[in-house]
Amino acid sequence: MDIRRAGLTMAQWRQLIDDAYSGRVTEPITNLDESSGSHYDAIFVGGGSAGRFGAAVLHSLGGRALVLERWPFLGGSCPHQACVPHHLFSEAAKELDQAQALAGRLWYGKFDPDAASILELVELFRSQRSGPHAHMNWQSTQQLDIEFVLNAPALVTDSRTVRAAGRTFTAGALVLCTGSRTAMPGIVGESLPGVFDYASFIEDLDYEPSRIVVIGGSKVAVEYASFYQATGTPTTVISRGALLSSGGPGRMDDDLRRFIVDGMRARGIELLEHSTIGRITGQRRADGVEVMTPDGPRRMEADFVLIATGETPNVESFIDALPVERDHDGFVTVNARMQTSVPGVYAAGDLLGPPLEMFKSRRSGTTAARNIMGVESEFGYADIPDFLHTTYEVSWAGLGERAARESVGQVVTIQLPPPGLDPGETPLPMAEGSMLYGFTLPERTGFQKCVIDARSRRVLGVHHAGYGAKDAFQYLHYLISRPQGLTIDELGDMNELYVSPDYFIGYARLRAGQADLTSM
Ligand code: COM
Repeated sequence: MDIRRAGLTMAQWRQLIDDAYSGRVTEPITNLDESSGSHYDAIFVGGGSAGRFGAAVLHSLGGRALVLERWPFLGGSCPHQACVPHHLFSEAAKELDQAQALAGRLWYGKFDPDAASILELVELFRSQRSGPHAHMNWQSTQQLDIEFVLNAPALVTDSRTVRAAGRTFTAGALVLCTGSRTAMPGIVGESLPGVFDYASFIEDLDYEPSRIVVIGGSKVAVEYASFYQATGTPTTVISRGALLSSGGPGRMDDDLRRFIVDGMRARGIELLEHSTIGRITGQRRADGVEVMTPDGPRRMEADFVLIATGETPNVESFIDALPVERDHDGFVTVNARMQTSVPGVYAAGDLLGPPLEMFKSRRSGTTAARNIMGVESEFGYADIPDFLHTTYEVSWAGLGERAARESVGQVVTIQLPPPGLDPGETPLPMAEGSMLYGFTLPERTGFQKCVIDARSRRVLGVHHAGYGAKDAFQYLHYLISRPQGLTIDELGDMNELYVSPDYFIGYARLRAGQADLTSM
């Protein structure tokens, strides 16, 4: 189906995407400038964030880009099964947490766990996700003029050639951005009905879970467990190590991690750390998980099991033709320009491995595009701002206090609640999003810490659990990672929009003039 001149409206895109996703439309959906032939400056194999953003930038630099995507929409797993549904569930978790905590007070009625349905929210997402999908397609066509073939798998045949929709396309460069999927751990019983990962949870859930086990200690495990428990569904997390101790969360400040994990326990989530799964049991559907804990063997009843143990790259569409170098987990390795070991072949997005975050996909795709177009560009994604959700939004950037001490020796901190005060004794850090807690359950207002090098006065790290601070952290990360950094004195010179969710500006101002900095 050639849609190049169709000028599809949002409603028409939604219909077409729904029809294609449900199998009513099986033909490829093409937006190709046929008059220019089938040779491109770059072909992006995969139309997620990396491919879509890469193609847009390559086009804006004057190049010709083609995106090939097996799904009938651009944008990839983010709006389909990953970030967007996760954010919907995390917002619901925050609301439900508040409804449980304040049940019977103010305008909150008695909390009714039967009214908070996991299935209903999944169905809501499923029924509406073609809205964001349609927007990606509409924007890519109407505003970004991206050439694409959707609803058709692609097969790379050599470093310049890809086949899709029965046609052959060639390019000066290829950008591999085929994403990743859950690495199933090989547990006995993991293919039973009732065992899900983040993707099949969205696609296949057709009953209301009543007892949940989440396997893994990752962000996904913590985020989904927090949501499930917030609906009133008893949830256990089983992790091999300490929760949130590896990957991005491994850089989290110790006090922030403690606040989060204690908060999960306080909300009733059972956490079995340092534990290994024996098997998932069940006949027609999973009915339990056998686990070895530090205190001995246990069996957890569960009619729903979520596997959240990490990801593996999707390499099947290119690996036979392009044996690019990969790391020990199979992820494609690239240099700072996103070049793989095969000349003229770049890679971007989740295919590169953790962090599996949107900004890395978008920026790695655009970095590849710039280099292909001769604009030298590098992207290092080791030092990143990061976040996750429990029933809080949790953000961090730079060094935690322990890592900062190891790095510069003498540090001071600005922290709320202040060290030495029990969280229940002070309503701070209440702010937008936690004002109701400030006046009802002050221990729930959140946690924040700013770590400062006592000698250079530079801010080394910022850490936050609360609501609405992600925006600030995007910019704070940029400021503190500049070569000149950001001093406490400069931070204190900014103008805060009170009561903003982080108190760093106002509190930095209270200490800014101090010759020998002290913590507060
Ligand atoms: C966002 C998808 S959900 S994309 O990065 O805009 O393509």
